[in-house]
Amino acid sequence: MNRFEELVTKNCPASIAASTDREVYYALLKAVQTIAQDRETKEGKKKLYYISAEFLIGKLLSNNLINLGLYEDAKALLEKNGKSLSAIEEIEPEPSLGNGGLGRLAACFLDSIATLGLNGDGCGLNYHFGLFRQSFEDNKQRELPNPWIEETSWLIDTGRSYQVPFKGFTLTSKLYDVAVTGYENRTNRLHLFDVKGVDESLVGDGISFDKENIAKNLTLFLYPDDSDEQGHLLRIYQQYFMVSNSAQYILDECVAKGCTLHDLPDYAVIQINDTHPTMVIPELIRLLVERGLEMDEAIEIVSKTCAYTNHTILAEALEKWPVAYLKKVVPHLVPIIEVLDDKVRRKFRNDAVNIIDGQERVHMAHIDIHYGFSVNGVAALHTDILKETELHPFYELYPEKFNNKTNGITFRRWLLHCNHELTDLITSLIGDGFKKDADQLEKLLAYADDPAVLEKLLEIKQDSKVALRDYLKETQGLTIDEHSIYDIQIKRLHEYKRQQLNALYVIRKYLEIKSGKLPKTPITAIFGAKAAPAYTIAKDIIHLILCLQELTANDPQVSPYLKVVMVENYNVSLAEKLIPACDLSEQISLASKEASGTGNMKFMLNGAVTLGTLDGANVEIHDLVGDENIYVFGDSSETVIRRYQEGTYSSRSYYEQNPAIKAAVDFLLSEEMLAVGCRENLERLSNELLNKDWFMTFPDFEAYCQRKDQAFEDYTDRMAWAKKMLVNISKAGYFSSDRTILEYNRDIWKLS
Ligand code: 26Q
Repeated sequence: MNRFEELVTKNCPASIAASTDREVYYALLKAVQTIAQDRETKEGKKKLYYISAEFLIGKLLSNNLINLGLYEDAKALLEKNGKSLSAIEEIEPEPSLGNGGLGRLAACFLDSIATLGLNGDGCGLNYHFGLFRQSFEDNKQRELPNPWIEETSWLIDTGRSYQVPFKGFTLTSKLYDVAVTGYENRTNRLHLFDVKGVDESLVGDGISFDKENIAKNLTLFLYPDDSDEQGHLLRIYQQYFMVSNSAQYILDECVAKGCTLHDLPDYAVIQINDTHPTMVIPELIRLLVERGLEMDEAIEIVSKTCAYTNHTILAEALEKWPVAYLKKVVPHLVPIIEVLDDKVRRKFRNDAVNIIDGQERVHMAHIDIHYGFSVNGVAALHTDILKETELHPFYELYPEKFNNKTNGITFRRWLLHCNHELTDLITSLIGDGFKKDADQLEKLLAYADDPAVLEKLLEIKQDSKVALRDYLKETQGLTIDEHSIYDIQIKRLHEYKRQQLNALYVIRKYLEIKSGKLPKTPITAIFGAKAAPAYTIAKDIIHLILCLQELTANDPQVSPYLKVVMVENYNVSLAEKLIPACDLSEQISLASKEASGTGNMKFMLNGAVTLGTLDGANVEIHDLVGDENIYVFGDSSETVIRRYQEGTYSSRSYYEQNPAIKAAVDFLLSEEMLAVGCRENLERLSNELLNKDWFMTFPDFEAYCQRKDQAFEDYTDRMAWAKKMLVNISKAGYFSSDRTILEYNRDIWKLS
């Protein structure tokens, strides 16, 4: 018996065979934790602390097994005992500690940092409920609490705690760690701070809870990207709690290694993931002064320690906290922020770069840029836009701070774990070097015209499509046809991501089919998306999609050719099933608005072809695969930015001049739709499109429909399509988060 088998056996209450699946899951978890711990090391003087309000880690069992080289052992061991690993995987609750891209990126980064053997940990919050669970009722989204912490979980109680001062009271924290296993390498840690005494019973109906009782609610929920006024103070409480704990932890750890605090940048580098952890800057300054440093020196040291990543150019998403709010929550930081602002004012005399604006609001990103040594965007286009428009005044002051780090994804989760068949095929063709050196995927290009390989690729895709069909049937009662094209858009619901554009295409197709124009291959339009609970229009778009689902399903004239499916509770685990099964990947944000996107990379890696605008990392995908292997459409970011600047866009004139747009939009309030939907929601959405259409769906509508129809046409030539799939997979190596992390380390962190 090897060590792993011994551990699993020891941790089962009876023999493996006689234990329940749940008991075996816990035994596997404990065995993995023990083995992961063996690979921890204190090696490395300087350490990276990646502070993030979100770590969307997803389920951990299989991934850890893969990274520890135990996956095959586990599978065989379970089989030998009449158990199935895939059944046991289903038992694990998914920790949904993130909203979407930013949180998932943080999780991919932790995997790559450990895989590359770098000394770096994550710091965040231990939300008890994570992002809400979504259910559908009457074609509408309902939000439910989403607990994930069980008696036995991945959380390791470290016994460490800190005091965090707020106005009028102090909270005691409790630190839990999650082991982060690197692929065939070291184990690092994700530190999740919790409040001692958090009270889950505060949760009422759905996801409502007593927002006043900070001491008991601070870590209850992940704050959804939201416009809810009431929640803003809680958000500040959460952010400060996260950064004060992190800062204390960092200083303690560095001092224990011999740091004098004057040399902090030799021991620590802090990556600030968007502005959510920005208060770590004034907090560290405060703590350094408390420990005896002069204010000016403290500021200088912190400025050499912190680096900032920007993930958005949407003005409404850039955090600006009223000074009055900060005074209510963390009054002790306000004088420090005022000093930081004062220095900026004296030095630059340009109101555009002040920290505190004329309306007494603190611009969090401005703190990061002035008092951090690096500012990066997350895709080439995004960084260019930051430099040229959004952050231009800062770029003029500090050109040397700006740099690009195009996002990436971990291939361990998004290929090895979620697509065994494809992984095996690739390995059989080019060996397994690509698992650690993703660029080797390019070797697959040698097979671009090999019919046997192309056939095999199609076969693997078909198997994944069947698996998805079965899974959706079993878990959600949805019926889809595995011989149809799977056209998939899965991401947070946001107007700029333009699910509404996709829905308008569906309506157009529906009308075409009704008039007798049938698609050559049936189409399944699959959506998955959660809307922030207070984001009304986003919820209206979900309503529209669910109505279209009902309408197409119940129309025997349409359903053989067109199906709409909105999966319930889209999350990481569902993504792992949807992505391998996808034929056409929808990446249709309004050019200039999607900072990068990372779903686009996951789809490409799994052999889907992209239908997309030249936005975010789509631009780089296009450069890599060439015109032949991606369907690009729509106005360029320059055109869009110019149109915003001119302020002349009128959606109504497009509506009036384009009969296809008119027909699709009018259909929102048709008899057919009102029979399945709610007038209030559909009317609001229709008015929004007609009077505003802030994210410019109409100008791109015609081009979108044409490119999409072209893709569906091309799909019928199976060998030509398979070649596109192969080229996409071959070129996906660039989007390994290992590459991204090597660049962060080379240019920013400089860990040895
Ligand atoms: C802000 C204030 C108050 C409450 C919540 C928030 C909040 C929460 C989450 C603001 C933003 C987010 C998440 C942003 C996000 O996920 N951005 C995405 O980051 C990805 C990784 O870089 C990119 O690929 C996506 O393009 C970008 O949209």
